[in-house]
Amino acid sequence: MTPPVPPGRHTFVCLDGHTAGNPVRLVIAGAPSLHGATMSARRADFIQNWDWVRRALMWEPRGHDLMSGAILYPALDESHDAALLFIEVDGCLPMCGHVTIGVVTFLIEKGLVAPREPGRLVLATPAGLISATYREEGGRVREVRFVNVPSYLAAAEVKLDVPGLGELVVDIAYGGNFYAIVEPQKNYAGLDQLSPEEILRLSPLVRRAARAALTPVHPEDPTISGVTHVMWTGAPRHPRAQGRNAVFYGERAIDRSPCGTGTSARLAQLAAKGRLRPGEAFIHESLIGTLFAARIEEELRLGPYPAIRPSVAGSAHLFGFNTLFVDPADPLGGGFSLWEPGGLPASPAGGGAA
Ligand code: PYC
Repeated sequence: MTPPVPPGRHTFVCLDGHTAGNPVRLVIAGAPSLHGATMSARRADFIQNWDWVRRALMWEPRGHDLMSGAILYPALDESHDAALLFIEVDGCLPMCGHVTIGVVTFLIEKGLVAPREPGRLVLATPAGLISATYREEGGRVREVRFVNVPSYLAAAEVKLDVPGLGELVVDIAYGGNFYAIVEPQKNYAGLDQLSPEEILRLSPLVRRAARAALTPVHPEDPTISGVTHVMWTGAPRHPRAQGRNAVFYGERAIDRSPCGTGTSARLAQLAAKGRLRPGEAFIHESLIGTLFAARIEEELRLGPYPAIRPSVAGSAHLFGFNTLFVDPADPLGGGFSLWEPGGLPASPAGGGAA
């Protein structure tokens, strides 16, 4: 059950938009000050003390099953222009690619951050520093390319027993979050044969089986661990794309974009298996036909793992300014979710009558 909202009326100033179809809500005022020397430490502070803000802004009635976004913070030091805390329906991701593309677009189009270097914004995130370049024309940001954190294949060919599906062999790869990547095989014919309903039904089972099989831990940051996302892959439909995918996150969300951290994890998997080399184009298509253009920028090592540094490009659109109030007198004011653990209101609320 959701804990109550702290006393008083809380106001959050947000910019709403989407990147390649997936929602981006950027909070530019009203969020709490956080403690910690890094965004990773501040993420831990937020999760422990301020998670009600995420639930209020991401869950119903202000959000929905796939809502995601970020809170904008000032730079922590001179190494970057601004800092981001990612919030989404299921928690605080270490990194989110589609949100990064959206945030850079909104910040530049609305002049909210003055880049120290024209055409580039460097952002501190819980997963590490992200450098993003953007192409601007006539006051609009046409494309953002972000260079992601080192990404790697954490475990290859993990055998899972998935109820209703049978054996599935998956790779576990990191691209800012840990993904179970499912490629076509005996018990999975490919994305063309999987309906959105089946993605929603099967993905939690795959994730549960992956979690039972192993817990990947980031070699340099133990606060990042565990499989959170499932990626279903398949043949592209778009003539320019090299692959198509659907990423499942939260409890009921299918990414409408090609997924930035998912694409990074996919590149790391393909690189580790000798199927993609640095500089080669990998255009990734989403379930709704939107595209991200990715490539491997460099090969490196991450602890004991061979790794890559991927970059991912895409475009975003701002569609509204949204001043949201959270009023403790509203019995559903803290937000609720039908699917997320602890998502139901503390006491029955009488809807409009309450
Ligand atoms: O773009 O990294 C991403 C992402 C993660 C979850 C949804 N989108």
